[in-house]
Amino acid sequence: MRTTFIKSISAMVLVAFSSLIFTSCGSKTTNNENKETNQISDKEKLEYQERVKTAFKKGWRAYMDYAKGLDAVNPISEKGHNWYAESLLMTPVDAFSTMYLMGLEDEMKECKELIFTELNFDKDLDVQQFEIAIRILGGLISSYQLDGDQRFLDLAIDLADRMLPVFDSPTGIPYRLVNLKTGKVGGQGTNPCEIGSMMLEYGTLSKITGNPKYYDLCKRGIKAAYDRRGKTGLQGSWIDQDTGEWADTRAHISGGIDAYYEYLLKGYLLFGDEDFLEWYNVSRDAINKYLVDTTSVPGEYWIGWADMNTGERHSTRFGALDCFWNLCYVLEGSTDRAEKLQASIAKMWFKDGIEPEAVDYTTMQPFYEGAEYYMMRPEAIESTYYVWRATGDKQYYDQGKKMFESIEKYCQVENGYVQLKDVKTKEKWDTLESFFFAETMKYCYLFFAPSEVFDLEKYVLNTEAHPLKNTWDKDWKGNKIGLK
Ligand code: DMJ
Repeated sequence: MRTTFIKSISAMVLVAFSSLIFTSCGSKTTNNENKETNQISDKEKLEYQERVKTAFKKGWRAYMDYAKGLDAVNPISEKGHNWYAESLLMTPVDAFSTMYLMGLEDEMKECKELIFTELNFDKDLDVQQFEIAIRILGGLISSYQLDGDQRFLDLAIDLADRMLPVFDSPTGIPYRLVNLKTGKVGGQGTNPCEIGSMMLEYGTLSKITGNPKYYDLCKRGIKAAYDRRGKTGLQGSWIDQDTGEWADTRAHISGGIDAYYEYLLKGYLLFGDEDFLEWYNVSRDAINKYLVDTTSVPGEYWIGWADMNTGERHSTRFGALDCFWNLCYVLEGSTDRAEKLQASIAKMWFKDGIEPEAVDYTTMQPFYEGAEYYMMRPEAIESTYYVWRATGDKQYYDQGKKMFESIEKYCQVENGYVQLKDVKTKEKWDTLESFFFAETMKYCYLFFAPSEVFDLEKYVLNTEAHPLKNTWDKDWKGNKIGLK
């Protein structure tokens, strides 16, 4: 019974994914593609491609002029900053895959020069393994797969090997912090996102190098978290990696848990590993049963917080990060749910013209004091992109276009782009996260880009939107997995 269920979901995932990817492939035509082509003129697409590229380039110039060699830029004060005592070139590494898709040859050249002359991981720094894995390791592997320069891969392997000690815990659940020079691990306690959201990066490295250690260690950590799921099937917020005991049983799909679920589904899509599909299916059913909220605001579809064991509703909170969940709905074929959630995402974005970090969806007010900022997060735009691709319904293209326009309008300053402290007053916040380059601009661009620019059939995007090659027919060991 169980096997049949998984198989049927498995087929559903592939069907949905195929119909999504076929709309993006250029060589294949579907009804969705016809709808899109008929409704949006080439002139408009070209105009908006250029506008997104101009925005990206303006941000990049700010980085090169004021922060070259550092992690990130502060455009208004015309300076830069690092995450740690020394730079890990966060912005250039995160930016390269988007430059590649946009075909920005000059920027790619200066970016590569910077990375290959200055990036070096032999540094006495305690880094947060998850952030470094999704931004830098993911960026380097993706850049290698797109551009083919071996030096990207050499850096990626060096970085991954330096971070591997995180998996050496009594439970197999990784530590959060690791010293890049000494391998000393640290950080007591962790969350599901930081446990599972490097599977795509490490797994791809196993595929490329043929060395199973990356894949196996990472999967072991995810299994350890999955085996400790609550009675509802949900993950909680905080767990001790030494004892395996939960310290915070609040369940949600927001920051701290989000990409754990995303990587179960994408892990299946990228590696054909049926364990990930089973773990995803159990998790997704639990999310739909306990976190989805269709009653607090009649007629609307939200995803709130609940206890991982009792399923009792904890709060009616939804935020910018939670929007990622719609890509799972789309990829698994739950387009009806995706469209309902998209309506809530659009409501949250357009209420003040641009999206706040988190709201109480029963009042649409900031969920906590200070939650009215917009830090250029991509997830709402990402969701809109996937829903548009899956449905071909022009209202979602229009939403995506307006989201990009609101970034242009509210986040642009004379010499770059910045975040907002308050979406109501539009007060500027003088900093620019590297995911503006990796993700926000990439999804904006994909709305208008020619379909052949990016063949989604051949790639799965990591959670930082770095494309990873999807060979589909083989797992990392080279065994045929029969997905096609
Ligand atoms: C990015 O680093 C990634 O998308 C991550 O999964 C969540 N946070 C930021 C963007 O909001």
